[in-house]
Amino acid sequence: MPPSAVARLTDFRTGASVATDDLSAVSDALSPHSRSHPLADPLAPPADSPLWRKSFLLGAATASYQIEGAVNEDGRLPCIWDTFSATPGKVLAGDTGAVACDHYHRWEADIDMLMGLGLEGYRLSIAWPRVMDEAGQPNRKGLDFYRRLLARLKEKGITTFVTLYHWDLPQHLEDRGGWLNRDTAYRFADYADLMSRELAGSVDAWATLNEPWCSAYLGYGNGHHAPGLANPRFATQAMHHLLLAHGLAVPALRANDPASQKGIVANVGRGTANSERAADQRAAHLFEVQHNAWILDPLLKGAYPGDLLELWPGTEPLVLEGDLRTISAPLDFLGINYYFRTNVESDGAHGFREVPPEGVERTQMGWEVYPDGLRDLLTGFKAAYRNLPPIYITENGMASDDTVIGGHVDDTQRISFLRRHLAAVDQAIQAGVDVRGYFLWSLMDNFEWAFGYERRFGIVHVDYATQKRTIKRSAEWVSAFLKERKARS
Ligand code: IFM
Repeated sequence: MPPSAVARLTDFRTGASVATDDLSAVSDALSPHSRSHPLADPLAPPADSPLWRKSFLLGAATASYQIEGAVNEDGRLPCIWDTFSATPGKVLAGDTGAVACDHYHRWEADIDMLMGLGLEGYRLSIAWPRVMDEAGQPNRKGLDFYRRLLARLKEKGITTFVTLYHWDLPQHLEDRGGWLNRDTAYRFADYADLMSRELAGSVDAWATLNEPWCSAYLGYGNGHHAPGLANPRFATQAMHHLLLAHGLAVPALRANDPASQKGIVANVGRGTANSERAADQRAAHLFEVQHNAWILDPLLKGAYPGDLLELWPGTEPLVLEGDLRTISAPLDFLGINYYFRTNVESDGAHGFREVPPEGVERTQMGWEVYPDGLRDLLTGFKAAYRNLPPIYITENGMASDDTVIGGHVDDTQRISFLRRHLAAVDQAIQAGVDVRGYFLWSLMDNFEWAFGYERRFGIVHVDYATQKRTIKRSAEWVSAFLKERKARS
């Protein structure tokens, strides 16, 4: 990306656009090394912003398959990502999660690193194939790993958000149809029941699923993710079973671990129309139906959006009596993952096609940096859902092609990205949305699914050859913010 592509920043206080046509100017303005108080510049949150309050949780997120490695240790069973990544052509450079960040062996040092940065929250996931055998019995060694990890986090006063399913479905369940098989939803409820009995009292918040859109659409609709099936009819059925799994799990979590919060994590997308034409406006609406309402409507309104089938005629899933009641049981929180917007126009039929805007700032993923999308989605959800639960931003961040130079990683764009997205969260809160926390993605570089290790999302750099962790400038910035916040409270 040429430096001039970073053209405007949003002033944290006024929301106004601040012109800057030079990345190094941004770097000077934002680097914690250029000022004693990095947040004392005009882009800092206003003094009365809730982001300064300790009650607004600030943390980092990871996921089991992306960091743990140790895929054959202590009785862990194969999962669909072991199979998928071992299939030639599915993952960039043939990368797999076999070793990843070796977190299974280095977790203590990684938690010390999290603590050292002053992060207050940690969102992690449990690997289902590590903790339960094929007969549904607990795998004690796998469970002990999470027991130790969570005990340490609790001892250190870190607030824990634990996701039960971040895509590592046991392969033996996929062999029986995976999320196309209704029975998988019941197996998931058994797993949630076991975990919440075993780990009761050591988790602050349980999230059933991470990003069911990705599991259903990328896994079964277009095949870009494991298990690699490509049929829209499969996607709608898989989505229904995923949401049913969520709905069946919540009562077990409530019964076994009443003090914790229960919720789900959805990735959401901002769709904007390429023109004022009614057809393009409709296309943007349909984009958001497919990305957001497909998941949020059944959860929060107890019904699938009617226009979903306009996009995918003939793909109605099999829904049994009572399923939507199960799915729409009240939540304590909704996790929102946001990364970018998609600009669309009508495809001339019933759908939309992407029209990528030119001259905009992008990340290593090619995703457009569009903080306003986060604010607009949050305020839109508040308007659309009467019973919207409190929100945590459970993921937000960006990939960049980071390298260690002289012991440092100068990921200036990430600092700017985080700052602008926090500003968007601040604006949503000012507009009345109940947002209670923010987890950046990710604590460290990790296995980025179909993109393997090439795409780096961490605020900590990982050298995969040596497993050396290097704190990036963005981590120093986050740390300085937290330190300053602590000093002010
Ligand atoms: O790395 C992923 C994560 O597992 C789920 N949400 C999006 C991230 C970046 O693509």
